[in-house]
Amino acid sequence: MLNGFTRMKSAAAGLMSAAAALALAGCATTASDGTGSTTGTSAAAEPRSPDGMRYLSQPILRDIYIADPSAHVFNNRIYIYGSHDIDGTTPEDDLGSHFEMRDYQVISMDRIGGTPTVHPVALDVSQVPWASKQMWAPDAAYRNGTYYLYFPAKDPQGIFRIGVATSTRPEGPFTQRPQPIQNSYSIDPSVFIDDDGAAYMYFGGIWGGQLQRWANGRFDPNGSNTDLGRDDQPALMPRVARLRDDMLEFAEAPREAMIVDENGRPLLGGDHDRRFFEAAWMHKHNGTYYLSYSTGDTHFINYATARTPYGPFTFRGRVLNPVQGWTSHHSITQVNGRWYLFYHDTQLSNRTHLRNMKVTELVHEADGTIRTIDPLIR
Ligand code: FUB
Repeated sequence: MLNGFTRMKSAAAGLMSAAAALALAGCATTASDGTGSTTGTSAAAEPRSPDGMRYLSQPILRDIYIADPSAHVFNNRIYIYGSHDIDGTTPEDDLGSHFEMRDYQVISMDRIGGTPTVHPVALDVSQVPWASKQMWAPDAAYRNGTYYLYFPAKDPQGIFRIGVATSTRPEGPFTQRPQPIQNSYSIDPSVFIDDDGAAYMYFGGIWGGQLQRWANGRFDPNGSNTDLGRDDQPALMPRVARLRDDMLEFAEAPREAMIVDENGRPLLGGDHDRRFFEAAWMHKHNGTYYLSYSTGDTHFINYATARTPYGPFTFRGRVLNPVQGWTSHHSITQVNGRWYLFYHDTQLSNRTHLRNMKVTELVHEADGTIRTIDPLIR
C-alpha cells in the first residue's frame, strides 16, 4: 500500500492520464483460453508497461478500478470481492493514506473471460457505524443461505478493525453489524472454509496495516510505522482464527500462522524477500494447506504449505513476480476444475492507488509446488 521507496514510478509516468491508458489498453487482443492473456497481437497495438514489457494478462474490467481481488464461485458464477479504488485528495505516504476507498462493488462473470457485471454499491462506509474511512481489501464467504462480506476499515480513532456484513445475495447489498468483530485488528481478512465445514479467517498486514502495533496484544498508538525493527528476530506473522458457526465472530483468540524456513525456523524480520507483509490467502490442494501472501516492499506473492490450517507453514517459493505498481494482492480459486490466480496491477492508470484486476491460470506441479507466474514479459 506504500510507495515511499524501491519501485516508485516517475512523476511523469504517474501523471499519464487514465483515459489515455484506457484507450491504449483497449487495443489488445486476448487469448482464446479466455484468461485475458495476451496473444500474438501486432507489436504496434499491444500495450506495454512503462518499462517496455508486455503484460501476461489484460484487465478484467475497465469501467472502475478494483484491486485486491478475492474470487469465489457461488451458484456456478464467479464473484469477485475487491477494493474499489478511488482518486482521493490525501497525499501519498508510507502508511497508504492515499488508499481512500469508501465502498464495495461486487463484480461477477459467468466464466473466466466472460463479460464482467459491475453490481451496485454493496456496502458504503457511511452505513457502517464503527467505520470512518479506508475500506481496504475484503473477502466473502457463504454458509446456510447467507453471504458474508468481511472487510477492514479504520475506526474513528484511526485503528483498523475487521467487520462483517450479511446478505441473501452474493452481490449484496450487505447489511452491516453495529460493531466490528470482537478482538479483530489490522487488515486484509480472507476466509477459508475447510472440507469439514470449519471456517478460518486469515488476516493482518504490517506498515500501514498496523500489525506491528499489536505485537504486545494491545494497540500501541506510538508503535512503529513499519515493522518490529529487529531484522534478526522472527518476522511478524499473519493471524488465523477459527470463526464461530454463525460466521459473525471469532470462536477463539487469533494466533500466529507461523511461516518457517526449510529447517523449521521462523522467517526473520530482515528477510524481506520471503517474510509476510499483507494479503494472506488460503487454498487447499490435494490435502495440503497453501498460505500465500504478499511481501509488500519486495513485491512478491509467496507461498508456504502445511498439513493443518493453523500451520506451521513451510516456505516453498513464489507464486507471482512483481507486477506494475507498488502493491500486489491476489486470490487463488478453482473454477470448473482449473486453478486461477486473480491479481491486480496498475496497467490502466500507472498510479499506485488506481488498480485493475487480472486473472491468469495457476499450475500446481505434480510435486505440489506452484509454477511461478511472470506478470510482465520481456
Ligand atoms: O488496497 C489497500 C491495501 O493495499 C490492501 O489492503 C493491501 O493488501 C494492499 O493491496
